[in-house]
Amino acid sequence: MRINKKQIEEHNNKLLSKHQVTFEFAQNTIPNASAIIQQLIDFTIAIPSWALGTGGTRFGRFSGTGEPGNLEQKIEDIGLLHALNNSSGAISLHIPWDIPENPEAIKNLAAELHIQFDAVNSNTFQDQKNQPLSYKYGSLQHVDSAVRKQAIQHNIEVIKQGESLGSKAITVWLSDGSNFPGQLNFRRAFENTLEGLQEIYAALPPDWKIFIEYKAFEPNFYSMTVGDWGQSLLYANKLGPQAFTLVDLGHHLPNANIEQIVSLLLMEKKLGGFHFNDSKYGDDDLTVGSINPYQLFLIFNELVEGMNARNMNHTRDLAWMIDASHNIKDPLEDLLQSVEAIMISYAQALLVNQQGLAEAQTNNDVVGAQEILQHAFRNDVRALVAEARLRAGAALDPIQFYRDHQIRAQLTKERGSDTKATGL
Ligand code: PSV
Ligand code: MN
Repeated sequence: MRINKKQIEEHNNKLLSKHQVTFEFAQNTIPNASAIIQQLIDFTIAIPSWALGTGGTRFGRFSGTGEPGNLEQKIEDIGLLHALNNSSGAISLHIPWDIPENPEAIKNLAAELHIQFDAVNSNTFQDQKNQPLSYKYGSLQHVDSAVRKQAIQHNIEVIKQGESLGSKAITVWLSDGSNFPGQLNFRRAFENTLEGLQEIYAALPPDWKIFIEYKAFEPNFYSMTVGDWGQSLLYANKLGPQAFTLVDLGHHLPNANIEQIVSLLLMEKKLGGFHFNDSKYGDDDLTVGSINPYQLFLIFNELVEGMNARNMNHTRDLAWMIDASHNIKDPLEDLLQSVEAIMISYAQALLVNQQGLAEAQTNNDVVGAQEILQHAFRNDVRALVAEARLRAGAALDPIQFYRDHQIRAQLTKERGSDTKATGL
């Protein structure tokens, strides 16, 4: 299904007068409101192809209805999101969960819906049907060179598939590691992994990037071969200028200072991209901003400050992706909420008084620095984000629109009630 401009206009007209009250207040109280709105209009967050179906846990999965049954339908779902919020104009594919069988047709459909292809993701953390060798004991780290070779080949194949769609990056997340002390020789595991990554790196087209995603634990619980940002940075530095670290917000040990990690990776020119989600305990993959919005704001504050210090383009120079999916929400509503949380944090970070903050830091004015940050965080920027949508022809209230137009019911009618999207 598609949403047409007229439906959006009708929706916006109904909400316009209420919106104008809050927007005028925001405009009068927030300096540079129009510049911020333009930055919000330009910002795009990639939607993961694996989050369009209902997520599961290791205990079970409660499928929703009308889930996309193939890649085309997933792209159509993202088209719906993008039509509603104008900030979801990209997809990040996970291969082989989603294989672009007919790249030209897929590309045309995506172009029609104004969707770009962000980083492609390889998968050597599961065995696929008819796969000759198993990843039970790891992939690139494996003691058997034949398994390593198979994993390398898969990554090279994923790059080729990404190329056929116009992607410019591959994200490599390895579940490699060990579950028990003594199981692995850490150095050997690292060296094997590095060698494999070097072969994958050599297959990168010149205008591509490779993102090395780290994770502290799960599915391995004693050691992870790319366990933290230090290890990821080590690999990225050894690989070369096309290699970067990818930060997934859920992949740290409890209480890690993610904003500091982000700042230093940016300083080293080695921050490549993000997987946004939120968590209370581990890699919970909860809706972005649902548990700790202040942390998300602090991360965006470092991103904006660090990208500005290096004259980076906020939209294009880092890969912004969501990696969250839940088992009790409608995935499209969940994604609308995640994108909204990201836009709000980004807007708040854009209105931090950076000069005042730098002065407070120079003067050791701890109270002043905190006041500046919290002033920005406590600003209600929702009207700015809504105004950005309005100006871009999207909906003032995407979730309201989604519910009023009973989009899930329409998708269910089209696709049936027992479709099951590929993914986790
Ligand atoms: C692993 O937990 C991860 O964050 C990686 O990005 C995977 O590609 C993705 O989740 C799979 O759901
Ligand atoms: Mn991730």
